Amino acid sequence: MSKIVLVTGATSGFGRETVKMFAKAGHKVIAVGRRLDKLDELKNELNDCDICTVSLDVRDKEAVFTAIESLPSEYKNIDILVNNAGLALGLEKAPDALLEDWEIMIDTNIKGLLYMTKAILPTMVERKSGYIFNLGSIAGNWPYEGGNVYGSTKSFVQQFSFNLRNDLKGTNIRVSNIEPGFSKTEFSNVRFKGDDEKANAIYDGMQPLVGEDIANLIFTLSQLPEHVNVNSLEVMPTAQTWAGFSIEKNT
Ligand code: NDP
Ligand code: 8X3
Repeated sequence: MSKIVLVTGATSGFGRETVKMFAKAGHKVIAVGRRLDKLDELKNELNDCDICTVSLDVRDKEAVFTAIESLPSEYKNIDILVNNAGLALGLEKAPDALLEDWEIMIDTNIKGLLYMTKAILPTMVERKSGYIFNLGSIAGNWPYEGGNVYGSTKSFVQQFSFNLRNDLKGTNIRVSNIEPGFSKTEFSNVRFKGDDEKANAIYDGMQPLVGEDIANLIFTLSQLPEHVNVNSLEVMPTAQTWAGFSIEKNT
């Protein structure tokens, strides 16, 4: 049966591939992102599909609620929300990191995700049906140098996903926190603020995950029977493992 799927961060990476996967499978998709040219490009690419684009900054609370209220009637009853919009800014250790970068990550990864969830949840609760995918990260599970606030925003996303599950008990609404590792998208280009050479070097000599891998996982989970809820799904490229503990010696 055709579902209505809203994906934030649809202009690149995981979001773009998730839109494509659901749209090509015959679902109605609402693609949300800030860059209008990228949204238009996606719409043209999927011109045979049922897709509606919304240019929106998820940090803008009023704009989020207005956009959801103003959706065309045939897109209103959202079945699947993919809370994917997000970013890391900088990889400096805490003393050198910019407070402004920390604020942007909190406003986008935490507050933006909350606004989208709050705007869409009532219609899911009313219909006692729905599926929310939140994009967490391995950075929310495992600390690394320079991961300070980015990782913390993703820990928030994980705990919020689990708490949502508790609050939504009895509503039949599913929630999954997807926790990817190293993935080649625009993520590092954004993190390193347009230093594409540095961004690309991150993935040299290894096979990272790509947008399609994550889209595929989200799509697959969405196909599971309604009585099955995957709470969290941590996924890494095979080439990536843990670094272990680090010790500073005096000598
Ligand atoms: P990309 O940079 O390729 O995509 C990020 C998307 O988020 C873009 O479409 C961007 O669109 C959108 N976005 C950013 N800020 C806003 C905003 N304020 N309002 C609306 N949309 C916004 O990165 P990924 O696809 O890799 O990242 C997707 C999610 O996955 C993020 O939450 C990220 O933290 C997470 N993640 C990424 C990993 C990786 O290694 N790549 C690993 C684990 C998790 P636009 O600029 O047009 O608004
Ligand atoms: C992105 C994964 O490890 O680069 O969330 O922070 S990592």
